[in-house]
Amino acid sequence: APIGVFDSGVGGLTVVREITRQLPEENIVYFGDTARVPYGSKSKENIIRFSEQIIRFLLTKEVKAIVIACNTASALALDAVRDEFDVPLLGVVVPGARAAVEATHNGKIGVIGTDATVHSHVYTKEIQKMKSDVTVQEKACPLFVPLVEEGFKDHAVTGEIIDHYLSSMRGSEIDTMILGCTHYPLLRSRIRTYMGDNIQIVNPAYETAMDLKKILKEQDMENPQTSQGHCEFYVSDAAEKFKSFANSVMPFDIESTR
Ligand code: DGN
Repeated sequence: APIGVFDSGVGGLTVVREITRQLPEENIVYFGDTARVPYGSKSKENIIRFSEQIIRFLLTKEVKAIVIACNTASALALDAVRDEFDVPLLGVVVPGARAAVEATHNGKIGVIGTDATVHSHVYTKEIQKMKSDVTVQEKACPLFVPLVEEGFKDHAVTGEIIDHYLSSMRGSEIDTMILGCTHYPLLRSRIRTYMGDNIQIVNPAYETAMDLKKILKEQDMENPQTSQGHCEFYVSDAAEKFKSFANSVMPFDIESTR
């Protein structure tokens, strides 16, 4: 059976990329809700409703586990939908929070994400559940998503916007930073250059893939190592745009199997 992965749009491909690296033998069914993106500015009620619809769709594909790749949906919908479905459901927030707690030396963590993720304070709550004396500084960076999607990763304006959003974090004492939005790993080197080498950067996509690997092993649900996984992609709109973005992010052509 495949692993279901969903996101508000294209960003979840950064999670698919990590899963294919960690679990090359697994099949993946991806759903990107490109018709209703962005989730970052939607209400909790709608994000829950969209997530339920997508989970039902993925269950028709007989997935053995579902990864909510979207930080916003993980933040606002995971707890609400978890008990509704009889399938292991995994979000990106808890794995990212755990990695940051393990990484920090001085107990000062920065989190960046969409407006909805930041206003939910879910990263702060999860981090402080794990370790109560850690302080968390959060910052919404909503313009990062369109910059990445428009291919402005290396553009000069992106540097100005990074400075606009992150100057207070750069001036603070945080020693660890969570990239709490699917798109931000694609700006990682720019953020790294801006923040300096002393900051540890946590990519929840990577941590989630590692958690998924553990869950599959524990529940004896892994595909044999000898099999070659393939990916199937579904979107709710703009398939051509999705395809070209996917081919710029993924290490293989999404039209052919990997
Ligand atoms: N996928 C969303 C997230 O990780 O929060 C970002 C895109 C969006 O819906 N705004």
